[in-house]
Amino acid sequence: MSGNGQHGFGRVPRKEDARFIRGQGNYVDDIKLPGMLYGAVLRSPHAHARLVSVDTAAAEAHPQVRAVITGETLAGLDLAWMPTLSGDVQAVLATDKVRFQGQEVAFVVADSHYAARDALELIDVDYEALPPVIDARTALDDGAPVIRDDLEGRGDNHIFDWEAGDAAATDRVFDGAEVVVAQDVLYPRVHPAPLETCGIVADMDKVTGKLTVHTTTQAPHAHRTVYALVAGLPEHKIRVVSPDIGGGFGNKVGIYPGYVCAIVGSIVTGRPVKWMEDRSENLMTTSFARDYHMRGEIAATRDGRVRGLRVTVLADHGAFNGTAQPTKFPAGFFHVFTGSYDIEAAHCAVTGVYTNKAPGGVAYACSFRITEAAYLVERMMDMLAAELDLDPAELRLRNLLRAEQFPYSTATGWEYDSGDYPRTLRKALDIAGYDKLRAEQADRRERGELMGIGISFFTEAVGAGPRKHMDILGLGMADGAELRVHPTGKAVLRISVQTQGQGHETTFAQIVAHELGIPVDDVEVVHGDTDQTPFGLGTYGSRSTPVSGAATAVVARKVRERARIVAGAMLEAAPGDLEWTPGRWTVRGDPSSGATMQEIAMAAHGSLELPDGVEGHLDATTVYNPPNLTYPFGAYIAVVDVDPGTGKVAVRRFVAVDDCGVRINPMIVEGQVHGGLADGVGMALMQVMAFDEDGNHLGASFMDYLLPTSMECPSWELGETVTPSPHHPLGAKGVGESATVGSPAAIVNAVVDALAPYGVRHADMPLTPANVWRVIQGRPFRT
Ligand code: PCD
Repeated sequence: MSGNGQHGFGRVPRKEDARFIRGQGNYVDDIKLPGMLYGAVLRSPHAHARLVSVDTAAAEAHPQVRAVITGETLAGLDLAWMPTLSGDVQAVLATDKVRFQGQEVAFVVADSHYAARDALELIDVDYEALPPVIDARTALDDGAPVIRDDLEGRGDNHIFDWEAGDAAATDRVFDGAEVVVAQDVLYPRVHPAPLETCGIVADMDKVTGKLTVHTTTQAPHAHRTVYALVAGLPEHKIRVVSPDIGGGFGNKVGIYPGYVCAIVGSIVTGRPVKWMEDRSENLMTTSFARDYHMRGEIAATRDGRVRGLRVTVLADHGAFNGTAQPTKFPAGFFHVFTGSYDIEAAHCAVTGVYTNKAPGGVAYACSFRITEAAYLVERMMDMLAAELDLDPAELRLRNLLRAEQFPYSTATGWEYDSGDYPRTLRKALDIAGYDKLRAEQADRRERGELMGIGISFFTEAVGAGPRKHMDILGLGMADGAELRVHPTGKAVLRISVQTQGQGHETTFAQIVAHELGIPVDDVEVVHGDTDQTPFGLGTYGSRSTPVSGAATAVVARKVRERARIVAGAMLEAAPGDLEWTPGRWTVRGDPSSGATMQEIAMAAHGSLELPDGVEGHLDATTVYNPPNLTYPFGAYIAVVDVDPGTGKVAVRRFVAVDDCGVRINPMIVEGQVHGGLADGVGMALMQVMAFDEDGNHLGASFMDYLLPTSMECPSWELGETVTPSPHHPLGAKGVGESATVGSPAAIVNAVVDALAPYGVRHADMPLTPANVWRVIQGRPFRT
């Protein structure tokens, strides 16, 4: 391996690992500014209660306390409520009611973190408890307590109704269908749970009037604009810096009340204020994901040709509608639920409701609700296979989209860019040794053993998105890039997206190196600082490679074209007579006469006479507005063993064949897939944000909310196919979230397959030992 001397794509070791592996990363909590104070949040113990009074006198008298901020303080500044990403408002600090357990009630600023925490206990809050709405299925009942009585004219807990597809055409298909299978499927509330919790260091400099925040954000530029709008500060007086981030997974897309409080704290005290939440605060109050109660119906012919899909969803959005997704799509990209199959007609209707739970609904490792969609259709396919007594691989092969069908328009309005799905599934079946596995399963069943084989096939839609269709809070989803090549040929790339561990400092340098033919080590990637980088919407929905990666390729090509003109002047040849070989422009037909990128860079900054109208230097900028999303896909196969005595599931093998188009760094791609598969094991087998009937959170620590470890994960078996995206300049598609989208269905399908001798057709996640055990109780085992 040639290391970072390499000139482009390939298994280049990650530049950022040198500091991460040595513990030299610089995270928000590592930042210490002179005179810095510490903030802590007082939170509601109730899920739903009227706020009668908040007495802060004792806390204010604490010798180390510098300020106590309440909802009333904020109301005076017109900051008690802030806009959410979904056009709703959210309380920064409660003024009228508390609406979920853990909601922010007061903020203490003190000399130390400990003093701030101690002072929280000195605040006396009088609550008048109200009945909460915890089960979303009761939120719209007559007489259900109204959660959002702050909203004008709101008499119920209804947020929105949204639909996609053709209802009448779908009904017609169902009316004439030979076979229909229907099932209620729950995708439980889960949490992204990044290892680093959320935090901020806010520093309002009264002399310059400039606010600098160091914060855990996946979208520094979007955060800056929101702060500007909320606080009424001009954008050029706000600098948002996102230093190293210890995992995002969607959790760091939104703006949390603690950030706003720290900013206010800094304005009030005139000193920098750090606020860093703890693990329980992160799990209880920051953006959750999923919580979709789905009803799926699938229609097919007897010989296994899928014809229609009909879906209704009840979406639990918690106390404030804070879902992150492009404005026009209140249910995110859920309407991609026809998945990877050629289906005549489809329709979905989604209803969103308020409950007394934390707000959010982030795209935790999926592009806006695609995980829910992929999970549903893959469960429905397995239930249909069981109904038709067909092998689930065979049923999929009969319906998967074939190469000649692309670009493919789905019944709900998507245009998939490229693929050859049967080829990818066949590859996974090969790696798994599928026929042998089925034979082994039959043997084991004879002996009463529960072995299961589960398949899933998924299509993701990543790289949001074409700005005419997609914006967040009115900000279009295009991303800028700037590239400078210095006189000696060393380059600096400035991008708007923000890495949380994905390795952008390496892969984006590889893109420039690939386009300019210079060493990867000669390219520095600058990101995560609004004062240093061009505007763009940030990193989530696996959009960095599809959008910002494309911007990087385009800007590098601009530099290369500029270099061609300079080389023409150097070589006394017409630019049109030059040809590009990586790293060098040469005169066509005379490869010995040429100029390297480094020589050209020096000449561009030197005394060389340039043609009229050609500016010197080798810098360029661009803004990339993607023409479409990219559609990565994959075929996954899980093999599980279930202990009939305890219900414990062991994932014995997991085969993942991913197609994300051209891979910039295959090693990083594999790492992304590994991480997402582990996430899938977590969701399928152990994770749920549960509540008791009073709204008490039952998963507020890692004792109860379980993260998968290497102990629960098999050694992943990966494969790949490469179908370039036709519209991406590099042919690349995003991949960061693919494995999280595709894997839960494979595992659940495998467990349900293992339980088939008991006549089980479906079981909801998480498939904990207790849940599996419960499912098989009282059912006779029949092979
Ligand atoms: N790549 C390559 N090739 C291809 C693709 C891709 O190479 N074809 C690579 C790149 O460059 C980078 C990575 O890989 O480095 C990734 O990418 P993407 O797919 O584009 O993505 P991004 O945008 O970058 O990222 C994002 C994602 C997400 S979204 C998530 S969740 C997760 C993932 O990412 N997160 C995370 N992954 C990860 N990793 C880590 N380490 N950490 C984290 O945190 Mo969301 O919406 O937010 O929920």
